[in-house]
Amino acid sequence: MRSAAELGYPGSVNDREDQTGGSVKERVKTEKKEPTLYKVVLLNDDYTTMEFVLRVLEGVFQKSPAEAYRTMMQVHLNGSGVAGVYPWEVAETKVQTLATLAREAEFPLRAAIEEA
Ligand code: TYC
Repeated sequence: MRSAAELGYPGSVNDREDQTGGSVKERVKTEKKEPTLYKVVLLNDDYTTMEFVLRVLEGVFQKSPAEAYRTMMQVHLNGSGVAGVYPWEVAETKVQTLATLAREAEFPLRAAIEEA
């Protein structure tokens, strides 16, 4: 019977001997590594214009006009919506860029970061 480790089950332990006769336990790295991704969640407010939100979704989040419209309406009608999913530093940069553009345009538009 082959061991769980030989069969490559995620997280199983491979029991081996090293040259000194000691037992070395190797954690078999077959577990699927979860990519650490974060959602940038766009938040609704009563003052930011729909046109400005579309501009941000297209310019910062690289959405097509149709996808930007869909996301903007999702936020407008439901209070929040996912603008994109990114590694941490990219998510942070997008939110910072959005904050800068919103401040310059004097809109209260905000976005949050959530674990994906
Ligand atoms: N609710 C805004 C309006 O009616 C539009 C809007 C949509 C604002 C999405 C923010 O993230 C937002 N002008």
